[in-house]
Amino acid sequence: MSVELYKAIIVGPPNVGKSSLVRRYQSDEFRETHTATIGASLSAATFEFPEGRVVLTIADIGGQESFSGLRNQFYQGAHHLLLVYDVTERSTFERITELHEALTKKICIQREDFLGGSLVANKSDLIDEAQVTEQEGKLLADLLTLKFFSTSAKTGMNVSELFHYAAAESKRLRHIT
Ligand SMILES: Nc1nc2c(ncn2[C@@H]2O[C@H](COP(=O)(O)OP(=O)(O)OP(=O)(O)O)[C@@H](O)[C@H]2O)c(=O)[nH]1
Ligand SMILES: [Mg+2]
Repeated sequence: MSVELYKAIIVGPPNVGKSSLVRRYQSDEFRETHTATIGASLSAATFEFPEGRVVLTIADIGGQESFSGLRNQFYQGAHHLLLVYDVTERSTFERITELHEALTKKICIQREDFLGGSLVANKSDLIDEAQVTEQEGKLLADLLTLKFFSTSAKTGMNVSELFHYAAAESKRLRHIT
C-alpha cells in the first residue's frame, strides 16, 4: 500500500487555540489553561484514503514565533497552511492578511507542489463573546483562496474535518499535475 507524507503548519497570533486544536485532534482532550508554545511543537497524524495512506506532519508554531522570528526551518516544505484566529478577539482576525502574505512569501515549497490553506475561526463555542461574524470569516477566506472552518477545540466542532481536509487537499494538490 502506498504511503504519502505531507506537512501542515498551524499558525496564528498567541492564545487563539492552535495547540488546543491539535490536542483535540490527537488525543480528544481540552485544557482550560494556556501554556504558550515555545518555538514549535511537532506531531503526526495518519489518514486512510482509498488510494492509500497519508501521514501528515503537523507543525504547531508558537504565536510569539510567527511574529518575531518567522524562522524558515519551521515553514520549509509545507503543503498546507492552517491560519487560526480567535472569534472573541477581533485583533487576531485583523492579523490574518499580513500573516498570510508573509508566510506564503516565506514558504519555500518544492516546485512541483502547490500550497493549500485553511482559515480557522476558533473558539466558536463562545457565541456571546464573538467579535467577528462567520460571514466576515468566509469573505476573508474567499479573498485569500482559503477553505473556511468554524471550529471549537473545546467542543470538538469541525476539528477532525479540518485536519482531514488538510491531508486530503495536500494529496489532491500533489496529484493535480
Ligand atoms: N472556549 C474556548 N477556549 C479555547 C478554545 N481553544 C482554545 N481555548 C483556550 O484558549 C487558550 C489558548 O489556547 P492554546 O491552544 O494554548 O493557544 P495557542 O494558539 O496554541 O497559543 P500559543 O502557543 O501561545 O501561540 C487556552 O486557555 C485554551 O483553553 C476553544 O475552542 N474554545
Ligand atoms: Mg500553542
